[in-house]
Amino acid sequence: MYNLRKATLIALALTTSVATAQTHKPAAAYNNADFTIKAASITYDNTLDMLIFEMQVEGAAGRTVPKDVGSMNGAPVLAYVFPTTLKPTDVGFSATDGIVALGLTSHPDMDDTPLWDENNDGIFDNDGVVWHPHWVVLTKDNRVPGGLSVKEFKKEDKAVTLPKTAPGVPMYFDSPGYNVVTRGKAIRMGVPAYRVNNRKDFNFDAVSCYMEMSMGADHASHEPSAAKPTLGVYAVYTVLSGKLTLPYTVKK
Ligand SMILES: [Ca+2]
Ligand SMILES: [Ca+2]
Repeated sequence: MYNLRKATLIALALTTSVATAQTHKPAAAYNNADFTIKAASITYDNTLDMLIFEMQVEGAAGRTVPKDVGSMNGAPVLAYVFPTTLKPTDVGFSATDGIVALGLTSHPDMDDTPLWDENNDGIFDNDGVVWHPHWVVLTKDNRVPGGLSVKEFKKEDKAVTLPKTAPGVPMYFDSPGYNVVTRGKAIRMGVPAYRVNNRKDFNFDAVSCYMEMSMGADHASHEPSAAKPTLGVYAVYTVLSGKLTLPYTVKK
């Protein structure tokens, strides 16, 4: 019940933001069939003990990537997101309120996967444009038109635990390194079951969206009083369920 109640709350924000997809100018430029989600699934593969996350789009999955703006401040992030009913503790965060989501992202202005060299050129900080996953905790945030942001905390807060693969920014934000594969209309990723606390009983939804970084001077301590969140949702292109009710379950 708890998760459904939370989902209802953020559904309101997202329903509003679908209407704004055309009004945030940078976001409108990327609103095309490559982000029109037609189907999504998470399937447990017993032979690999993995969960296969998949979205199918109308166009070509992953074909459209953001154009770099030359700065982290204002940097565009495109994402295919699986909001889930997993708990933050299932994916290595300390307990907190919010929606645990796995976002497959591309953002050419920054590399936030210091452990991974996704384009295999021996340089670990130049892969941001290559589609790659992040676990995040999303929280309601009226500072951005999409109504959601990646949850932040004060960097001095020692009570917060992040996964060992997190890049170390004071946000509920991890770079787990699972490989993402695009083939035609599909974008897929395999997640070892142990990386989600062996949970195979959760619900999920599928969302495509435009996010943006904000690195203004008021972000030094990730203060809630900052004008914008560090990483917020500015426009939503598709919510597969329509109202973010997280109706889909893992196939076994
Ligand atoms: Ca990297
Ligand atoms: Ca590289």
